Amino acid sequence: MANGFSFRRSDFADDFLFGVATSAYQIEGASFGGAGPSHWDTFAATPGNTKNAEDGAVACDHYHRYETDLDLIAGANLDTYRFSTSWARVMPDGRTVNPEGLDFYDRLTDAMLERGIKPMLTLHHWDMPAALADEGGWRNRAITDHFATFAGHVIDRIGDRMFASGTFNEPWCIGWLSHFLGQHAPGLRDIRATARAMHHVLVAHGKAVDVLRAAGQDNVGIYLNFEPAEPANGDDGDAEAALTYHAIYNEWFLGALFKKRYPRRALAGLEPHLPEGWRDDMELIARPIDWLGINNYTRKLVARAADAPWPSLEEVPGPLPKTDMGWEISPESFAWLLSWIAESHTGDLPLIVSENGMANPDTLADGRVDDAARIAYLQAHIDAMKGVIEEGVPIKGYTVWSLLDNYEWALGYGKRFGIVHVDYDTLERTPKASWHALRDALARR
Ligand code: GBH
Repeated sequence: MANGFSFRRSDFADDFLFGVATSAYQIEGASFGGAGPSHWDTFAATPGNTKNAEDGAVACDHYHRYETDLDLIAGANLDTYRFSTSWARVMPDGRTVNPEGLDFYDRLTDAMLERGIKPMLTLHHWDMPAALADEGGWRNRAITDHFATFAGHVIDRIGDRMFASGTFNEPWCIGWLSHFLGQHAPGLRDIRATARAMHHVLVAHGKAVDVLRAAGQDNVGIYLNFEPAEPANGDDGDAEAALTYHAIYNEWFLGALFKKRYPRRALAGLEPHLPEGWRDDMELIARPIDWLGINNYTRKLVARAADAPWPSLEEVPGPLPKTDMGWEISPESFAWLLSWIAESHTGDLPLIVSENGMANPDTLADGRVDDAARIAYLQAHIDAMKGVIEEGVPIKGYTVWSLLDNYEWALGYGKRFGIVHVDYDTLERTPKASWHALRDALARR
C-alpha cells in the first residue's frame, strides 16, 4: 500500500482549496469556557447511548490547544479549515449569550488568518443547548427562531472574517438518524418526530440564510451528507427499496433546497406527519445559496424488509473492502454521486467536498503512525473527484474528515478518523503518515 500520494496540487485549479474538517463537540472539550450542557452531554449521560458512556467533556482539549492544531493545518500546506461553532458554548441556556464563547471563536478566527488559513464555518454540527432540546428540540418549530438568533450572534462576531459560512452539517443525521434510527441525540424512534425534524431543520436553514444575507454574507451554503444506494439483489422489491432509501437520504434535502419540493417516495411515509402548512415554507427553505457542501464516505446496499414499518427496507453488508466503521469503500459511487448532484439539482452551483475520509485502527509505534490504508482511500477518492471535475462539474474544494482523531459520537473514542493521532491520556498530537503525505503532495507543483 502507498506511503505517499500520487496527486499533486498542480493537478487542480490554482484556486482549488484543500483543507480539513472538524466539529466543535468532537474536539473542543464541552466542559470548558462556560459552555452550557448540550443534548449530546445529556444523551451520553444515559447508559447505553454511547460506547462506554463516553462524552465530549474533554475530547481533544482543542479549546486550549487550538493554536497547536492550527499549526498542524498550516504545516500540512492546507488552505482551509472547516470548523463548527458550538451553540451550547455561545448560548449556554439557549437564550443568553456567553461572551467567553464568542471570544473563543474570535481568537480561533484570528489565529487562522495569522496562519493564512481560510475559515470555513459550520454554524451547527449537532450540539444543541440541552435547555432547547428539553423544549422539544427539532420537533418544536420554535427552534427555528432560536437557531436564527444564534446564527446572528455568531455572524455579528466573526462573519466579517469568514471565507465561507454554512448553516448546518448533515440535516439527514439531525432528522432521520436522530429521530427515526435513534442512533444520535435525542435518540428517538418516532416517525412523527422525524418528519418534523426533517422539515424544521430546513426552515431553520432558510431563516439563518436570511440573517446571514442581512449581515452582508455573500458566500453562504449548507453541508449535506449522501449515500448512493444500490439494490442488494436483482429483484424488484430491492430495487424499489433502494429508490426509497435514495429519496429519503439523498433527495429530501436537495429537493427542498433546489426544487422547492420533497421527493414523492419519501413524502409517501412522511407527509402525514409533517406540520400543517409545510408547503408554505418551501419558498423560505429554497433561498438561493452560493455553494453546496457534500459529505460522503460510503454507499449502501438496500433490501426490502416487508415486515418492517415504512419505509420497509434494511441495509445489508456489501462485498467491497470496508473501513474500521464497517463502511464499504467505493470511490466509484463517490464519482457517480458528484455527477448526479450537479446534473439533477445544482447545475453550475459551486460544490465543495466537505467531508471524506476513513476510520482506521492507527496504532502509534516508535512515535509513528503508518496509516497507508487512509492514504490509499484518500488518493482513490481524490482521483475520482478529479475525473468528475474534468467532466465539467464545478467542484471547488476538498476537506478531509478529519484533522484529529476525535469523539466519534455514539461510538466514542474508539474510531480514529484523523490525519493526526491523538493520545487520549496525554492529549499529545502525532502527525500520521497521511499528514506527511498530504503536506508533500500539496507542495508539489
Ligand atoms: C459525518 O457523518 C459527521 O459529519 C462527522 O461528525 C462524523 O465524525 C463523520 O461523519 C464520521 O462518522 O448505517 O451504521 O453504516 C457521516 C454520516 C451517517 C455516514 C451514517 C455513514 C452510515 C452509518 N454518516 N452512515 S451505518
